[in-house]
Amino acid sequence: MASKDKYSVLLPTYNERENLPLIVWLLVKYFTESGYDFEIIIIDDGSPDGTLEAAKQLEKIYGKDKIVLRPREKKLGLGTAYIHGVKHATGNFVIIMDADMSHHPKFIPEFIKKQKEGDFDLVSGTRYIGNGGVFGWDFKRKLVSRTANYITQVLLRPGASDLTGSFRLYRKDVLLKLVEACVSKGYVFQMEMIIRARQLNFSIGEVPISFVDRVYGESKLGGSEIIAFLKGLLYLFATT
Ligand SMILES: Nc1nc2c(ncn2[C@@H]2O[C@H](COP(=O)(O)OP(=O)(O)OP(=O)(O)O)[C@@H](O)[C@H]2O)c(=O)[nH]1
Ligand SMILES: [Mg+2]
Repeated sequence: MASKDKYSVLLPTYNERENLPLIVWLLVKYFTESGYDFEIIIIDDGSPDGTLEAAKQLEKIYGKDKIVLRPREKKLGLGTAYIHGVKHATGNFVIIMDADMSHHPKFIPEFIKKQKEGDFDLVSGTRYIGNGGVFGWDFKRKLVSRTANYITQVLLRPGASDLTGSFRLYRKDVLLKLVEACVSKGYVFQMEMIIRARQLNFSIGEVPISFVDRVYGESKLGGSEIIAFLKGLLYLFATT
């Protein structure tokens, strides 16, 4: 299959030493099998657990053209990690995903297929249609996610079923425009990206994904993130 497309995967990491080798191995496997050109950009924010050392090993194993290390000194947040990473992306498409194995690389060929089918500007993984779902979350976490999603659906009518998820494929130029348009930095960032996409008339495709709770490492979602999310949501509601 002749295709000049190249996919840059952005992997932000903070204390993902156990997860990183596995996710990279799976990414290489699925990209190699499907024959698409790719690179993996790892943005580590000075993880105290030695994630960067693991990343350096991976760079040695798979080569500098496949594993691109773009670390930062300290934990500066997810939103700015994406902005930092995309600056170094050489692909015409960018895939954003978590490095904690909640997002399985096996879905990426489906994202790519969907993008090509509809010539979409962005393809979003969704836990809320078709075979999509969430595994391993307790009731409270499911409720928080569902509620956040529901309130946002009602207030903003974004035309996508999973707003708080972060497993997505973007045209690089579209991603750059969206990032420029976005004001939020925390958890609400993912939601704002899709709201802005709608506003700017970009087309959105969806692929059902199963989301699996992290096995290794610690969750960073607490009460303060929930409050910040609600504030961000109200801000968007008031301004868009
Ligand atoms: N570079 C960078 N990566 C981060 C930062 N915060 C989180 N990450 C990474 O971003 C991804 C998503 O963060 P998670 O902590 O998994 O957030 P979550 O999926 O909402 O919550 P849990 O999986 O329950 O912990 C993971 O790959 C993290 O390692 C950060 O400040 N900087
Ligand atoms: Mg996670």
